[in-house]
Amino acid sequence: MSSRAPAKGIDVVVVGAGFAGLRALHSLRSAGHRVVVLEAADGVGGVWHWNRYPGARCDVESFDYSYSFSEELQQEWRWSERYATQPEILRYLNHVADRFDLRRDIRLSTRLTSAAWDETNGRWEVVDSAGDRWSARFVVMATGQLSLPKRPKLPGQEDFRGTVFHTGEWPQVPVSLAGQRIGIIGTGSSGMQMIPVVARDAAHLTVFQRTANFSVPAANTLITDEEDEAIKATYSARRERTRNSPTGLSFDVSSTSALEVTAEERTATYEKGWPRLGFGFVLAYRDLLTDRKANDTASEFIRGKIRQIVKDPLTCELLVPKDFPFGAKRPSVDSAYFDTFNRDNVSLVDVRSDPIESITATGLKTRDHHYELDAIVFATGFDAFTGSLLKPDICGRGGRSLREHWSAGPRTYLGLMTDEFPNLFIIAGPGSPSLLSNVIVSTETHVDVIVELIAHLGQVGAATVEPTTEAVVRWVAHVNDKAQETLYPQAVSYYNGDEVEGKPRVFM
Ligand code: N01
Repeated sequence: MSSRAPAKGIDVVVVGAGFAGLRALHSLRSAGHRVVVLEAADGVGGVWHWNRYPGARCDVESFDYSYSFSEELQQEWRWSERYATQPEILRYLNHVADRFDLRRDIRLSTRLTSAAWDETNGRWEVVDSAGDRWSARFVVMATGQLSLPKRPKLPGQEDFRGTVFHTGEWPQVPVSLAGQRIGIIGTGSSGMQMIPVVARDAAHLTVFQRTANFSVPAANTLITDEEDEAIKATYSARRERTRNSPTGLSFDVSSTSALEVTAEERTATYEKGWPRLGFGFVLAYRDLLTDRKANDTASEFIRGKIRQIVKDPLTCELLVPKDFPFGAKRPSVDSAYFDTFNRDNVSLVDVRSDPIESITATGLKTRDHHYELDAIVFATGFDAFTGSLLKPDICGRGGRSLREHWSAGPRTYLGLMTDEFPNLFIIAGPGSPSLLSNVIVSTETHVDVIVELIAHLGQVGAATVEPTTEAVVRWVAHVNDKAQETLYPQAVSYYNGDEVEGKPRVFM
């Protein structure tokens, strides 16, 4: 169909069929709305469709990283591990799509190309990559926070005779890296998950690290039938606890300051938490993310652990994070990451002292060395939070584009809407709690708010909803003021928009 074909009338266009888009489709449809979902991939799942790299798994516990909206669903789905693997999460999302008959309203391999607010009829004119046009009352951006992969621009990539991967765009067909010389660039959560798994059967693995990152052991285990039954017996209480926690996780948050207790007590707490807490380690004391001195105690504890694990002193010192407080940049939750550097077939390159200059026909060239490689993996992250929102052409009132509107940084109210873009919702967007919490809780909350807001419009006889400019300005200032009370601004990270050169520094 050409883009000149008449627009199809619809109540809501949802963009994205990951966790957020599937939930939005189900809930909006249940509320009686006609919904179409546009999904760029050829399957549902969002990040869990794309991030198929070896070792990919969630670092939030399965019982919490799952939907809470259906008691039947949460009772019948059986998670196998405490931290689910990517294939298991993707199976879960496909199950949800089938169980709630969602597929009939999802257009796969179809991107949102543009959305323009039409003042004359108070509707969004939406065009997709299949050439279809939609006239929608509402648009819901369920495009995710980490969905636009970022690759460093290195000269020579076209000359490389091996294979190049990005963790966030991993091929759907099985890939064997066994017996190969692999280079992985990046040691964020994706790199740290992948490195131990690839190392097991690579001929050689070279890790190119720019910034050492903190990590806490995942202590992953299989979920026993007894545990499964016990959690399911009181699942709603657990959900209620996560909804009312500052993190969306089911861990208790300590009310004690790390500085109120003796050094011995602190060490005992950290030792107890180390093999068990995973991400919850940041909550071991209430002030680890707000007080530098308190944080130093946890940071030093983790540095000590790394020094105990990694045998080669030079490698070890490179792996010890020194640039920022623990948790100020997203820590990883790993399975034997640091132990991996004790293997004979793994080496670490510090690309801060010896920067990568180019890709050659046979490998990677740093300023001082050349590394012969069969495969190069970019574990270099994403244009986070705003990347996927600013990629399509979205124009609000007066034809003003979202790119222009957000040129000084993303401006939202609650991370949910922006001013001058009526009836356009963002699920867990910049300025929402999702950055610092279990994103599934944030996502489900936002979907519920959207459904309620739309119902409210009907009740009061209003055609549109949008935040005032004052509310948006106040919210952005509030988020950034609150961030200043924490240690987050002390790290260079995507939390602050640092991951893309030229991106305004705003707390996400
Ligand atoms: O990306 P990242 P990620 N040259 O941006 C390095 C989520 N996630 O894909 O720190 C050399 O964290 C960069 O170095 P530096 C989770 O929220 C969740 O790993 O910028 N290196 C860094 O080491 C996570 O936070 C799960 O100096 C370059 C790395 O690449 C988010 O996804 C699992 C470089 C990028 O780290 C993103 O994680 C995995 C360059 N030019 C991920 N450019 C779950 O468990 C970048 N780097 C749910």
